[in-house]
Amino acid sequence: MTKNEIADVLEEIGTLLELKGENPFKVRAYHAGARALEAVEEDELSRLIKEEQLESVKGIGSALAQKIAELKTTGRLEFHEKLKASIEPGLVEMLQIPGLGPKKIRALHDRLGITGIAALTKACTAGQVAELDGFGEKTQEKILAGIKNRETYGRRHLWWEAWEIAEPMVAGLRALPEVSQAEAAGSLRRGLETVGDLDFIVAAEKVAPVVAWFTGLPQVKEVTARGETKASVRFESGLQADLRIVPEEQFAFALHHFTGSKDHNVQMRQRALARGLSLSEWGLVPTDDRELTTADGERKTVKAVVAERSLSSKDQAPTSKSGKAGDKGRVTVVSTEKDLFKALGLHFIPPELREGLGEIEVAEKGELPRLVELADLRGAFHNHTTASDGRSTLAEMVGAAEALGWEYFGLADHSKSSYQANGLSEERLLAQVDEIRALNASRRFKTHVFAGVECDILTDGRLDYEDPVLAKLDYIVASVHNAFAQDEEKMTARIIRAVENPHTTMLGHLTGRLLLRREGYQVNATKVIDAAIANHVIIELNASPWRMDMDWRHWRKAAERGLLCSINPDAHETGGLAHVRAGINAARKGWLTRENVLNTRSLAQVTKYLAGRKG
Ligand code: DGT
Ligand code: CA
Ligand code: CA
Ligand code: ZN
Repeated sequence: MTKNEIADVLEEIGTLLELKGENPFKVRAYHAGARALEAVEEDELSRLIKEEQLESVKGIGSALAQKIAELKTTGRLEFHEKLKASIEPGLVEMLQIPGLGPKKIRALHDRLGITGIAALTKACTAGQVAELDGFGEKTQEKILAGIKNRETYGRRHLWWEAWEIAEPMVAGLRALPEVSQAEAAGSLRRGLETVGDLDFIVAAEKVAPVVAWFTGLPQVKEVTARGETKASVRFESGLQADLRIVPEEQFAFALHHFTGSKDHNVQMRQRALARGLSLSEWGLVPTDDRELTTADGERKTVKAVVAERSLSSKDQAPTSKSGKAGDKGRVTVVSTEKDLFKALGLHFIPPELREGLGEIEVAEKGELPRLVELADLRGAFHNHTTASDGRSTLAEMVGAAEALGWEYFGLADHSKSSYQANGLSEERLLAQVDEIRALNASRRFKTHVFAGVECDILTDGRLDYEDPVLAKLDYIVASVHNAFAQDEEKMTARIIRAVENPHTTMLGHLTGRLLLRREGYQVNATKVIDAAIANHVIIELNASPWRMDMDWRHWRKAAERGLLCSINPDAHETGGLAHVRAGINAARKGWLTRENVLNTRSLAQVTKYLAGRKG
């Protein structure tokens, strides 16, 4: 286990102990231990464990040291597993409701006998929760809203979490000897920020072994459907996956159809019809009633053959040749999606653009942009370290950036008003700037470090430090972290004032939304975009998988009007840097090219850009 995985376990132990009503000092020791562990570098941790010196770290006592060593060496902890088993699952589930911590859950359990979400809903509706000490009407309302949100959002999943499951499954499918092609289609392939279910499309000679492999995976919790050429399963997280197996010659059609979106498909089908063709998941065939000769030598109408093909795909193994039309000149043969688009007079449309938002018209003219790619990125801004609320040290973060081949790494820890995130005082911030300058001078890493800050936008739109402090930094990410309830007019004016501040380099997470958890604050995006363009301020595309903010739906128009983007992972640990991949999806959905994104530029270009902004 890595130190941050161990820290997660310690955090969970703290929470579970609190849920059990254990001594608060004991509870705090686990949370503090997790913090202390994060500040230790990975290599150092291994050495300390080997030399039995863990207790020399401030905040880690002997009981904790032993547990950390057990987790590090065996990957599990008996104490933790027993603790988990000793608590009612309904209580643990209640932790998912926003605003409901272990202490409150404990109180609900002790005083009202509540052991799960269903009982909690009942108690709230009956007004019992409001009457409890420390709760009140407002809290009760908030809990009910949280439960409702959980129901609405519970059906979808973050793209990142879906991708982490899907990616190895695609690799596994491709490795099967029966499989010639495999792809994850649907919203996942389109890079949508949330995913309803996974859709796997596979070309295979034999169906049964593929279905057996798919339904037999260890992460599969339940097989919800099993047919001749398809299967559906459900995973632990509630995420479901559909598998469809087709013969090789149908693969491109099926892949295109199940990639969607529905709107895109409808427009494609209309385009085909206008050309006298019928496009479906099975193929592209003439729509007319003329006859053709089938493989069996029979004369049939095209319509009849198409109808049989639909039936045969549902009922028979795809190896069956029964649906194959003999008149090769009339049935369009397509082996890739590129051919499919070409057959309809279109350039290839990347999956991310297939939302039915004008991509077909542009593809017809051959004017689709070359979209930005993951390999274009040469660094990233907006990252945190253990100095504020991050979980990896500066050296660990820069080392990870170097391992990714990045030319530069931008540090932007929290500013002083974000005290809940351990924001930096002026002294600490300036000391960090010195530390960064010294690190660059030492040439310990090939990656250059830019000294920045994620500066709070105060409730009136001022920034969180005085000008002389801000002037010492290479760049400033300005973000809203409090007073989310301000009305739209006030919030918009507040953000625009920060955008107009000459120290602001880029605006952080425009709306502050947390996908599937909470809506963003009210803000007029168009007005903020106007102000950013007018003031040469960048807006970030925060690539943290639960943010994806500013939303891709705004980017195409904004970039056309001259807005510059920065794809920012908002990483709080080394593993978080990889989240730029999700940001690339959103950028592509927003039609962005390399030129629209600051962190595709070289170190020299970025250095010049930042210096120019300061001048
Ligand atoms: P999701 O799963 O809700 O995140 O979104 P998708 O886009 O993955 O939708 P899903 O899984 O229901 O279906 C996958 C694709 O299959 C969808 O994007 C387009 C295609 N498709 C499914 N049902 C229909 C339909 O009734 N009409 C059309 N034209 N296409 C459909
Ligand atoms: Ca889907
Ligand atoms: Ca589906
Ligand atoms: Zn932030």
